[in-house]
Amino acid sequence: MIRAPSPTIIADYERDGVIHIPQFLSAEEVTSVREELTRYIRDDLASKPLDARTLEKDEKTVRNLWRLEQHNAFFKRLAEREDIRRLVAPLVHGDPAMAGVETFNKPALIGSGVPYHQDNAYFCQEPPDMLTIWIAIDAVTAANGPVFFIPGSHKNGMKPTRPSGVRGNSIGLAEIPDVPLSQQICGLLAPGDATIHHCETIHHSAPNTTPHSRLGLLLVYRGGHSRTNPTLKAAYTAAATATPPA
Ligand SMILES: O=C(O)CCC(=O)C(=O)O
Repeated sequence: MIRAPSPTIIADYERDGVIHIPQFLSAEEVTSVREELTRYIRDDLASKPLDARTLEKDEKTVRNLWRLEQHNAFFKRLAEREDIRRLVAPLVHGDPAMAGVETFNKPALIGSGVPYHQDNAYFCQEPPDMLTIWIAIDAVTAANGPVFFIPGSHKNGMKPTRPSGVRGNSIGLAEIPDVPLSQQICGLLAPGDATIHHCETIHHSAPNTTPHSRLGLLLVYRGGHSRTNPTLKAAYTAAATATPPA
């Protein structure tokens, strides 16, 4: 069971916009997640709408699964767990509403990179009380495309965006921030560990050129009080229309 966040965890999240939670899932839970993802991709995905996934450039390997909470009872149940909601509530400043379950598979050798972005360019919420729990299913190493976060970048509002042309990450920052990687927080994780990042924390990841897959499962929540901002939504819709589905 996941414990409610300590005052220190909450303070770290408010300061940095990202926190590290070791052993968020147990080894058994990681195995169950991996098995269900494998089964879902093999048996179910072909019958789902096209916006249930994004493929890598080879047009067959899964880059992302989207909307798992709509398509799969196992993942809906996982994201609705009471202990996870208790962890999320103080971070979204209210009653958590589950907003999505997805994956960033970053497959071995061909996993594509993710451009610098703020998730709220996709989520379009105000106030920006929304976050992502990024759970490592594979080990995330310095070599296989870890996520880098710019600490404190959630405090400065939304930066100008531009369509990225990257399938699965259609909208990115107009300008890459001048913050060296050495000053960014790198999400190096053992299987079952997680990071939690605020929806306006700037982050990105490199392609995976190693023979080791870097599968991540993402649970997304917002505070039940947040609302869609029409200006953000219009920019997102234009980018996602140019490079569907997301
Ligand atoms: O998994 C990745 O490489 C990127 C993840 C990401 O962009 C996100 O969690 O919003």
